Amino acid sequence: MGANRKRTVDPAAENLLNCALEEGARTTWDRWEAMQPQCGFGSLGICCRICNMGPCRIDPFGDGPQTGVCGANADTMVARNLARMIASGSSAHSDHGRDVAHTMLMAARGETADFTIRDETKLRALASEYGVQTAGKDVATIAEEVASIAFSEFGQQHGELRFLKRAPEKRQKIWRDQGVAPRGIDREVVQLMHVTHMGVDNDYKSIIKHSIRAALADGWGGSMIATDLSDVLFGSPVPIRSKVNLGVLEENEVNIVVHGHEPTLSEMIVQASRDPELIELAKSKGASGITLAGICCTANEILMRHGIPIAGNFLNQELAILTGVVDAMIVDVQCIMPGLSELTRCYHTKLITTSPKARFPGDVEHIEFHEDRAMEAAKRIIRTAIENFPNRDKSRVRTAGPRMSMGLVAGFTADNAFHFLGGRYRATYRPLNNAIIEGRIRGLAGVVGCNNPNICQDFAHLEMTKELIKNDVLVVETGCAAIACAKAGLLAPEGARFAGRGLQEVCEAVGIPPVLHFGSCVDNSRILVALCNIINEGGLGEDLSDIPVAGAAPEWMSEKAISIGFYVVASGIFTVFGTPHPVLGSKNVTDYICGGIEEDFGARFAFEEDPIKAAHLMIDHINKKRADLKLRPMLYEEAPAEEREEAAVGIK
Ligand code: BF8
Repeated sequence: MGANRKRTVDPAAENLLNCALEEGARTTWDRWEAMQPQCGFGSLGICCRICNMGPCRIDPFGDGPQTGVCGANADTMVARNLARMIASGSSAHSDHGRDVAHTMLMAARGETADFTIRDETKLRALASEYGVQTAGKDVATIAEEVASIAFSEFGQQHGELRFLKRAPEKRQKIWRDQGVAPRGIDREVVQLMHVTHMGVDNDYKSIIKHSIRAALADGWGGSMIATDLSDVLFGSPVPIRSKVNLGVLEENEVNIVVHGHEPTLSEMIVQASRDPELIELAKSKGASGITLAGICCTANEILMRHGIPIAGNFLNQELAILTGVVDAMIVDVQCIMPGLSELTRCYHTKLITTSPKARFPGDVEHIEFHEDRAMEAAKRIIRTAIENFPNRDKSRVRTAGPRMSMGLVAGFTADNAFHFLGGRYRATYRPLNNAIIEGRIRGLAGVVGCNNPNICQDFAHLEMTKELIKNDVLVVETGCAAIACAKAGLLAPEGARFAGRGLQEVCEAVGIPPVLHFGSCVDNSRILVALCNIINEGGLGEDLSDIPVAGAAPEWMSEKAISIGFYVVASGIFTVFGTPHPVLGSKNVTDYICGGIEEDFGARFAFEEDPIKAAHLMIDHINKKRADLKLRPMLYEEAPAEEREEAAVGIK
């Protein structure tokens, strides 16, 4: 039993891991252990299999070869490998954005009856930003023009992506001066693949600049399009209560878990799961109803728009199956472990793939999703799950255990989150800026990213986040980081008890948690927009690099996380990763991205596995930015007693 102690800090996950041990079921943690020691050349980034003269590898100790057969040295190899991770990460987020734009275009043209425009206000705001004339046009026409423009951003060959203009002037100038302002999303990804082909770009700094352009095409392009168009199509989130963790699966109901990323299908499944006819069908099979829950980012999408509960983050995907009550797990794209099918074969759970881009070999059922027949596919999926309900082995049901579910509040966005700081009806960032300027809130942190079996599940997210809020740093989170902290109760208003006094006062005065759920990983774009709004509000500098803010991905595993890291650093925000990028085989690349890059972009990376030390790197950075802005000392660290009392009264 104790063997699972270091695998997770989540008692519910630990419980299920104990069951896996009893049953001899293999999970990713077992596969990770079997893989030790992992390849040192890969970890350092100094193996190259880009051409067929190789594979080549550099001797990290200096005794053996220091170049590949072509003459590429460690700097070139490391930079190229890193660049290709960024190309992949940027392409994944951006392809998601493309699919949403495509759905919106189909909805606008009446080519699908299943989707419609849910947020006309946001549509009109986007139309105005894109320069689309709206006078005298109906919603469908405006939506068609907006979606067409968004769509064209992918194939654009010249100029700049439109959303770059959201950034402060100073930041735009840095991008132009550095030659990294992305022209078109696909163009930057393709060009990055080209420059990293054998015998093209051999200058590590130049390769990193190309990488940054592709990463910016993700953050300020594909991801931002995914977020904004999803809001238009599915509705902009508003703060909403729900529950999280494996205990949201109901023993007496048909349980359907949606896992992956794109909201187009999961939105349909939400609607279909509420269909009275299907609920009746579930009852006819002996279930008391239908429970829908999510895993990974598609979970965040339907949580923030509909309050659908979350069954867990990345490392919970196999554990959900081990509960024995998941009748169907529906997957689309990204972060879906190939090992899932090995596990579902040992349980009654039906694994159903839905994307033409992502299939499993063998007997895994494929119900392909197409926008023009979306509801039809969603209903078929739910029917399949219902039919599977009677196949459950009741002796293998495991839904009881410690801390199986927790309450949370989600649904914060750049448009709604900080307005709460000024009261529900004051649509301004002034109160947030003032809270920072006055020293109630020290600054902001974005804690994002994955789980990784190389770190005790959720440990780094929780330790880092608690340390930040204890020091009056307001934390915004997305992706699996948000789910990790939700499981521990930090995303409920009661989580404020872990916060420092200044932050606690702000949270209690306006009823927000100290950790704000900002959505899925593409919604990191919401954090960028929130930071732009802070600059526009005034008093905290002229560029994103002036704001007392830091980013972190303490348990990262995905190539998308590297792309995110690079667009965040290139936007001027100091960012800490837990385990290092695979770059340590090149001192030059490591020194540049953790040092010299700051001269070019006003921010850099740090790698720190200890989450408390990492949090203090962030806090030190925030303090430095406060000092540069000449902000007053933190209220409760320096102020005399009477002033503190007055300040505390003032916030009400
Ligand atoms: O895109 S945080 S494990 S689910 S990559 Fe994947 Fe990482 Fe989770 Fe969302 Ni983001």
